[in-house]
Amino acid sequence: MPVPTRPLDLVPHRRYNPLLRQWILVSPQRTQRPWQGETSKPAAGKGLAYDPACYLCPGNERSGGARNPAYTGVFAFDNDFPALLSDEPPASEPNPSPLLVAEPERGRCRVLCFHPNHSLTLARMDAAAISAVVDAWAGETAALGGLPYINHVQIFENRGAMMGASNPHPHCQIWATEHVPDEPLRELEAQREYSDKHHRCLLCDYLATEIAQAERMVAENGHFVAVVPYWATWPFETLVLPRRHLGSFTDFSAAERSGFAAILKAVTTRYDNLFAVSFPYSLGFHQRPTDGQAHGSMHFHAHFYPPLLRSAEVRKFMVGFEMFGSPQRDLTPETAAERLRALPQKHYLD
Ligand code: H2U
Ligand code: ZN
Repeated sequence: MPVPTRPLDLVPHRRYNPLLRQWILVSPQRTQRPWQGETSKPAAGKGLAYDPACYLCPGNERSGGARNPAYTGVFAFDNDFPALLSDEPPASEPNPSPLLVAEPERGRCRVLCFHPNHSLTLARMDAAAISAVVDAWAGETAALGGLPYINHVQIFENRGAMMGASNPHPHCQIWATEHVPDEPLRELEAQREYSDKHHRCLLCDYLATEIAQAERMVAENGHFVAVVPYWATWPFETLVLPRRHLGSFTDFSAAERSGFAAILKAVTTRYDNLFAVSFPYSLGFHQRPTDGQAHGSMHFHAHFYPPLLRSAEVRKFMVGFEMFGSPQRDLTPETAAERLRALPQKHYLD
């Protein structure tokens, strides 16, 4: 066990998340008991490259009746069961009470397959294949963001059955909406207020602090840095930041797209190696709204929210105090980062 060097490593305290403007309770004294070690067994095998029953594999029929082409790289299509529709909404009805508020919401939902191989994941795809996915994220952002009724493009990957992914085939979803959803809106407002007050970018300043302190660093390259944020909620949560003040996928240079692919591989490989399992997570990107305004204070970033706590089976639940009070964690972000950093960069299945 590393010897705690600061008082806060030993005692309950709360940390402030300046992006969401909320507190998180940290209870490190609960982890002072010795680490019992990993109990789960490594998941065996690399899986099938093609699954005839998969609705995302090349050439297969989807449940909506359409057939996928025999794609060889990335493949995007309109979600057959979209949460939002692009149709012009009917004239809105007046709300019956100021406490019963509804309004129409338009949007487009897409599904993006990362690779034709059914059993690959970002961690096990090669750098060129991941770069092709990053290019597709930029292309989808530009195309959907350019639609007249779209003001925000939310890209996310639910990885693993534990996170509710309906299919192991490597894919993500893209929900482009008329309104900026609440979570990115909160972050956007926090960044705008910080920059109005300090005349600097919140996440540029945060990145400089993390680079100087180094203790929450997980991986880095010439263009991107991945840290367990000081205010992380999930045990092994990470935040991936570009070194340059970029607002959107559409701002990335070719070198930054490759750099982003490389850091995604570095983070996901360490995740898989932590418990020798295909690590579940929700991955999402926060980028500038596409409403035509400048949003100069917005600093692009990726959040990995993984649920696992102690092994492939033991997850963190956001219940009890977290539902009624505020988020809470035992493992400090510094210890989580140290454990991720110490893992080999080579995937356990390779
Ligand atoms: P998830 O694994 O994150 O649920 O994403 C899969 C998406 O694929 C889901 O939104 C869509 C579902 O609506 N889908 C299709 O568009 N066509 C199909 O044939 C099945 C699933
Ligand atoms: Zn498949």
